[in-house]
Amino acid sequence: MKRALITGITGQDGSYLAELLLEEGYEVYGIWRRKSVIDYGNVDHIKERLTFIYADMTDVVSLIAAVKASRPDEVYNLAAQSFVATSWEQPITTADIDALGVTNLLEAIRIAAPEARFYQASTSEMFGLVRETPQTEGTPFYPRSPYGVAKLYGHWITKNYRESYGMYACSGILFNHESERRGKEFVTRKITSGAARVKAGLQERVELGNLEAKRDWGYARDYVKAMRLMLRQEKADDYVIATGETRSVREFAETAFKCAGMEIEWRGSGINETGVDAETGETRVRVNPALFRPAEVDLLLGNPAKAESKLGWMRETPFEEMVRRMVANDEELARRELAAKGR
Ligand code: NAP
Ligand code: G4F
Repeated sequence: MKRALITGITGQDGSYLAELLLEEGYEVYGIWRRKSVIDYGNVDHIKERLTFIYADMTDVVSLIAAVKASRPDEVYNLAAQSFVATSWEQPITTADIDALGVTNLLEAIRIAAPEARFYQASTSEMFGLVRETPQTEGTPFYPRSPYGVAKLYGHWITKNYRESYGMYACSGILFNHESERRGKEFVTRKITSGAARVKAGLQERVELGNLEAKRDWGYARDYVKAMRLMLRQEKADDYVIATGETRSVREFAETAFKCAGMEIEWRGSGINETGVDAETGETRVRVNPALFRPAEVDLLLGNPAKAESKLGWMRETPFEEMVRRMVANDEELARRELAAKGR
């Protein structure tokens, strides 16, 4: 039986990856952080089938102990302070976890399980102020946030340990991927949850920042399959994982509200722009300047050709289907919220 160690197992991707590896017969170990209230996050439904180890990306001693205890064949480093906006408020914490944390884990592997194969969760945020479109593995990086800068360090240190020590260490440069398990502060889930709650009468509208930012949005369950494939090649390498389609935040909002049965019409412009329900005339989306970022990533569009040809990875879930699933899930949560309130 193969053994995998996943950092960030309680997060969106960690939970889907854990499910996938369990299905394949792996013994799955997950690193989680000690909290005052025990919280299994997105893996609550499979917790009995997992082995949890308390550790923290900022504490190399805890990571060495985790690697020793799990004796992994594969290590997936998915742990991160992953919310870009927070990285301006907590730049040091973000760097400790997302940059130096990667070295901590690579050192732990080098000391305790040097033959283990390593996956690093790199990101399209590293392309930032994009130098070319679409972005590929060869596109120069230009990060635009403390998060992007920290992740770029993690990306390069992974490459460096591969070249310095011959470790099987890969980076997946994943473009945005979403799901029913996405954190509610990210724009997609904020919108799908908002649309569902508006429909249920639980909130009046959704406040958003930059409506023009464009992202290449895929479905998280499809993307974790690429992580596993990367660790099964003859040679370690880095791959872009994306859909090859890009849409604006505005388009995402239109699609999500449509899934919830509302047609959005846009009125005004700039910071005074609003999204109005075409039928009732009520304002359902409002721009809030406080939600704009100090530096923005305007456009992300990935080219997954290398992953498709070398890994045989293909995106499975179309954009509209992903949004439909997210809205349906949030409508169910809204129904439960109403029931809990006796409405
Ligand atoms: P997520 O839902 O925010 O999950 C992050 C995980 O990291 C959580 O389990 C969190 O644990 C854990 N974590 C945070 N700080 C830690 C620390 N100091 N020590 C140990 N664990 C820590 O993120 P995700 O969307 O699943 O993303 C997975 C990875 O892919 C992240 O590295 C992210 O930066 C990267 N990525 C994501 C996307 C995307 O679109 N989703 C795209 C490219 C790259 P708690 O539950 O304790 O908070
Ligand atoms: O959903 P977001 O917060 O995701 P962002 O910044 O693209 O980062 C995500 O994807 C990265 C991969 O490219 C990951 F590495 C990272 O960990 C994370 O998963 O914001 C998307 C866009 C931004 O341009 C933001 O300015 O949406 C814009 N936006 C507009 N209004 C908003 C809002 N973002 C958020 N979170 N909230 C808003 O109200």
